[in-house]
Amino acid sequence: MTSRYSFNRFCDHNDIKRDSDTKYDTRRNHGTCKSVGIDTSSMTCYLYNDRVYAGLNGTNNSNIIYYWLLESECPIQLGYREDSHSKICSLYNDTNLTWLEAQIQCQQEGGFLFMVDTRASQMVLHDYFVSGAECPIQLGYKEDSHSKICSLYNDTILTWLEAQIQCQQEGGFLFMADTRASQMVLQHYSVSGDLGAFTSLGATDMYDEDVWEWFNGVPIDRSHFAPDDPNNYGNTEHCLFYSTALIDYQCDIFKCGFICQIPTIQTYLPSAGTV
Ligand SMILES: [Ca+2]
Ligand SMILES: [Ca+2]
Repeated sequence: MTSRYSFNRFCDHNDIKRDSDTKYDTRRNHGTCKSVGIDTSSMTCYLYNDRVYAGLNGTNNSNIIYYWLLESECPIQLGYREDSHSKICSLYNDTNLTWLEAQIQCQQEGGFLFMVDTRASQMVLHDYFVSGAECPIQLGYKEDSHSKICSLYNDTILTWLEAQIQCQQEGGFLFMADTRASQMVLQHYSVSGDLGAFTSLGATDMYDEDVWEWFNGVPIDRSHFAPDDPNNYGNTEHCLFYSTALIDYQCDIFKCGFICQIPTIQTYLPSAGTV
């Protein structure tokens, strides 16, 4: 990460130029950049939205050093998670090791022990603390025996916005049916007859119209919506509800029950059966 920052800083302080000799559309922003090329004669900086290296068909070899270090791919197959906002890729490992052993383990996985060097990384660390919470059964929450997902259906009639605040006050957020396991949990609530006609769930397109993603950035499968939804009726429907299928409806007027979900450490461990 040290080198990643230094490259970012380098590129921030240099003109970003189009590499017209490559087959790649260059001049990407840092957010989507996977490779960086530095022209050693002019010291200009090229950003690429793909993995680029000297000798790759169509690339310009002269005087350019290519690096792959920006936006490395997060090894989710090892259980790592990429924070949807900051793109920080990390994994909590509960194996008991000495600090030295832990650092070696991290290096073997291509990284290093977690650094709390930015505001974004502080937030990720905070999330780990929150996720380390127990499932608050004293509040009525239940832990799914298979997935360890901790959730509670609340039949208090609230708007979507009020419901999300309530969930946050309990240490969580509106329920995300973003994995097969969590879809099963939602299904259990549905068949048990607990749910009312409508239930608030954890997604909104209020920041980006018609972009439907769960809070964690996982895209919502459009086939899970009711036939005519999401239709953004009257340009007023920006929140997600469940009513035998997913629908978009109003965030601040319509009131119904809701499901809250609390992130616990169990749901982040691969052994707990996360996808
Ligand atoms: Ca909308
Ligand atoms: Ca609708």
